[in-house]
This record gives sequence, structure tokens and C-alpha cells, in this order.
Amino acid sequence: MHTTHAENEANYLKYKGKYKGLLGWILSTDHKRIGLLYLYSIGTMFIVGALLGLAMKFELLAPGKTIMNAQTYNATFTVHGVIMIFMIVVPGLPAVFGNFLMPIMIGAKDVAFPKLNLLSWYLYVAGVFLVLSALLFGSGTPDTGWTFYAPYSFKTGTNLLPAVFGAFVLGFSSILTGLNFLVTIHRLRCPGLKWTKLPLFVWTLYGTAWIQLLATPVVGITLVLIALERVFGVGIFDPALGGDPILYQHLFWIYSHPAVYIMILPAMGAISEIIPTFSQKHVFGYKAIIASTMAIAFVGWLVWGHHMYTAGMSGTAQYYFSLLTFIVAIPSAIKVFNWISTMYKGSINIQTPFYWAVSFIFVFMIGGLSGLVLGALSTNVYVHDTAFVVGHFHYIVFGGTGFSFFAAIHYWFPKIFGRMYDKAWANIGWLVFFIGFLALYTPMFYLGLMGMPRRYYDYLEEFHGGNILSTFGSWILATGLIIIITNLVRSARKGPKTESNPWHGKTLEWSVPSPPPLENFDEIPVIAEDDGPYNYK
Ligand code: HEM
Ligand SMILES: [Cu+2]
Repeated sequence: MHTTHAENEANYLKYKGKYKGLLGWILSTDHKRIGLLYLYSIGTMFIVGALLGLAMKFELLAPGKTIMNAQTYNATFTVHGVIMIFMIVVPGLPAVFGNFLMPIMIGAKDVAFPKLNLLSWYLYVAGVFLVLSALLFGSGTPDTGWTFYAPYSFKTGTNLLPAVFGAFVLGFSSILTGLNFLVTIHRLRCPGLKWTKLPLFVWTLYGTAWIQLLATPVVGITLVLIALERVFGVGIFDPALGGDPILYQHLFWIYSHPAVYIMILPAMGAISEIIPTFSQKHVFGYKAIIASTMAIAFVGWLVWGHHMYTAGMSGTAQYYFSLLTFIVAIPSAIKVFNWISTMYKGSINIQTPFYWAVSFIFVFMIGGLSGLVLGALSTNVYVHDTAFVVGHFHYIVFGGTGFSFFAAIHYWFPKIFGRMYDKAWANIGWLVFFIGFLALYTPMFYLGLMGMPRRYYDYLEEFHGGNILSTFGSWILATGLIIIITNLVRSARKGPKTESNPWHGKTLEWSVPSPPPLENFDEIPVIAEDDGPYNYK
């Protein structure tokens, strides 16, 4: 344990380098500052994306036009989807918490390539501006949905190119982060930190990094092909020129299904840190969690066809995609079992991160079980492209990755800022948010089963009741968000100072002062043979 480092002695927040003020941040190669740059930029985009979601829910308050016409609705769900997926949940946990904590958790001073790390953030910002520029000039906001499906994506008159190019650039940011993390985890672990002693969050970042590195280029190339098709009519996807629009769907989902694991694996990793800390107990089935992480990272490649059951493919292909989809659900179920067993007979300390973690397990299970409804061929055909799908993926990406993000920020907040938030308000914020979440997304399952299609600004009278509840839920959720964000923003500057290990965690980041000093450790730690990340006595 290295708690001797004088508190605040050139901690990373106060450190003054060559540049002062804002420049000292946007030119810093310190992984912790870069983590915060991501936190602020991703946080800002989340607010924009959430406002667009709320606007759509307002439109759906009643049948017919409420506040926007059909075309505006199409543009709104497209921009909402692109922001939420490419700018928030894909980079989210690795870019913010991976950057900030992973080097500390493995006993390193920084990532392997600090300058490349900063470049990744610049690419992120460039991608954001490129996508947003599609709204500001040209021939109208993109309206294809975040999936940019052919043939519509090369036919629509709207300003698609900057959005596609922006997503491409965001992909590069992701690839470089993945590469950086892989090398860091392979090369920079401190002495004694064997693979079998790595914290589980680091393990999930490792699995994620492989997917980032190997899957993201596929979508990059696919997006370039869409641009080529639009501008030069090269005839890859356009049937009139001998191309095949279904090919687009294959290429897109070969990336985008593994990408859902880019979104969820680190989320599972953060939960796997929080549950042992707040149960004060060794994580149950450490090796099973690692094995299931790597199994997900591998099997996740083989199931993309479950997005295309209705696009026309052979019965044999449908059968195998459905079977494999059920198989990929098993490792996730194993993790749920492990988390619950970790809590069993632990000395549970109920605090805000723990509330988030437990509610994560709850919504993640509903999301996962509804995923099986979609993975089964016969039921999928019935609810395909209905509100059921919207309910399912919000439960998984928002309920999963989003809840884990909030769990993580409440867990590591005292480490990052050296201050504590108001715990009572944090709990109230969680409760309001959670109730809002359930009210907002649960009705979508019923609406979908009743036959309400997704991506429509209008609906039949019979769907009115469920939509009122859902829109109402969106307001409750927004209230929760306001409470949570206000509390955190205020406390980052004014909250009471806290000790370096307020939750009694056992991973390395809790052994350094809060906020951590410039290069994390006075001297690189050495892990003893009988020591490990979850050694609670
Ligand atoms: C403030 C909270 C949110 C609200 C109120 C909200 C609401 C909505 C609504 C109403 C739709 C359109 C449904 C349709 O007509 O098909 C939608 C689509 C979507 N949302 Fe959200 N959402 C929220 C948060 C999120 C988050 C956090 C994510 C990602 C993790 C996300 C990802 C998506 C995606 C990918 C689509 C599909 C876009 C498309 O069809 O191309 N949303 N959301
Ligand atoms: Cu999938």
C-alpha cells in the first residue's frame, strides 16, 4: 500500500506543466486528464442525445402530429441514434473509465502510447463535429436511421455524407484506443500482476479492445463503400447497377453485433468491481467471469444474422444464427449468477454505486430475456421492427451500459475528484431515474406485441394509453437525470474532501491518493504472490 504520498502534491488536477489553463488540458497526454476530457465531451453529447429522445417522446404523446412532422421525426431518431451509439455507448466506459483507471489498476504510469491516446480524443471531437455539421448545412438532416441501410442511404436527398464520414472518424478513435489498451495491458503490468490477478474491469477492457481493433475496420470500410456508392455509383449495393443491398446489411452487422459487446463488456467489468467492494467479499468465480468475457468476445462474431431474419436468407442460415444467438446468451447468464453469488453472505454496504449495480442486473436481465424473444426466429418475425425492439435495446444499452456508467461514476467519483457527492441526493436521483426508466421503456414491450411499428411519428388510437405512460416516464427519467447531474457537477468542485479509499476497495487504484498524483505511483508497486485484486479477509 502506498498511501504515504503527500495528499495533493501535484495531483493531476492541479499539476502545472508547460501549458496553463485550457491548453494544459487539451494538450495533456496524461491518461487521467484525457479520461476527463472524454467525460466532459461524452457527457455533453449525452445531454444533446437525451433532449432529442425527449422530443421524440413528446411527439408520441398523442396520435397525429404533436410537435414535429414525419420528416423531422425521421431526422430526430437518426441523429439521436448516431449520437447515442457512436458517440456515447461505444466509446463510453473504455474512453472515460478505462483511460482514467486502467493504467492505475495495472500499476502503470500511463498507457503505452500517451500521444496516440490524445490523438484518439481529437478524432472523437472531429467525428462529433463532422456528424453535427450534417445538421447545419446542406440538403437536410440525415433520415436513414443510425444503421444507414442501403439502398435508402445512397438514394436519400438528405445530407448523409458528413454523418457517414463522421461515424468513420469516430471509428478510428475507437480503433486507436483499442490498440493502445491492448499494448498497455500486455506490456505495462507491474511486477507480480499476472493475468490471473488482473482486475475484472481490466479483463473486460482487454476483450473489448480486441473487438474494437478487429471489428471497427469492417464498419469503416462499409461506410466508405456507402459514400462511394452515393458519389460515384460504383454498384456495390445498388441492384440497378448489379449490386446487392443485402450485402450492406451483412457488412454492417458483422461490425455492429460485436459492437454491442464493445458497449456491454466494459459495463459488466465495472459491475464486477463494484459488487465485490460493496459486498466486501472475493468475487465469486473470478475465472468463470474471465472465461465468459472472452467467450462473449469470440462468439459475438458469429451471430450478426439475427438482425436480418426478415431480410431473406436460407432456412439453414436462419437456424444457425438463431442457435448461436442462444449460445452467446449463456456467458452473460453466468456473470449474473456470479454477481449474485458474490453478494450472497457478503457484508453488504448499501451505497449509491451498489443501488446502480443491483438495478443494472435487474434491467440487464429483462433486456437479455427480451433479447431471447428476438433471437428466436419464430417470435422475431412477429415483433421485428416494432416498439418491442426499441424496448429491448434501450433496456440493454441504456439499462446495461448506461446504468453501469452511472454506477461507475458514483463508484470512482471520489477517486477522480478527491471529493464526495451528496449521498442522499445521489440516492434520490437514482430512485427517480429508475422509476422513470421502467415507466418509459416497459410499455414499449406491450406496444410492440400489440403491433406498433418503430420509427413512426404517428400511431393508431389503440396505442395511446401505453404511449402516454411511456412519455410520462421520460419526464420522470429526465427529472432523475437533472438531480444526478446537478449533484455530480456541484460536488466535483464543492463536495467535501474524501479519504483515498472511502469504499474499502482492494484494487490498486484505491492505494493511491485521491485525486491521484501526476504519474500515479511514487514507485511502481510490486504484487506479492499471495496478494490479489479481491482479497477481503
Ligand atoms: C433520455 C433517454 C432516451 C429517450 C427518451 C429515448 C427515446 C427514443 C425514442 C422515442 C426512439 C425512437 C423510437 C422509434 O420511433 O423507432 C429512440 C431510438 C433509439 N434510441 Fe433512444 N432514448 C433515450 C436514450 C437512449 C440511449 C442512452 C441510447 C443508447 C445507449 C439510445 C439509443 C437509441 C437508438 C440506437 C435508437 C434507434 C434509432 C434508429 O431507429 O435509427 N437511446 N430512442
Ligand atoms: Cu446482434
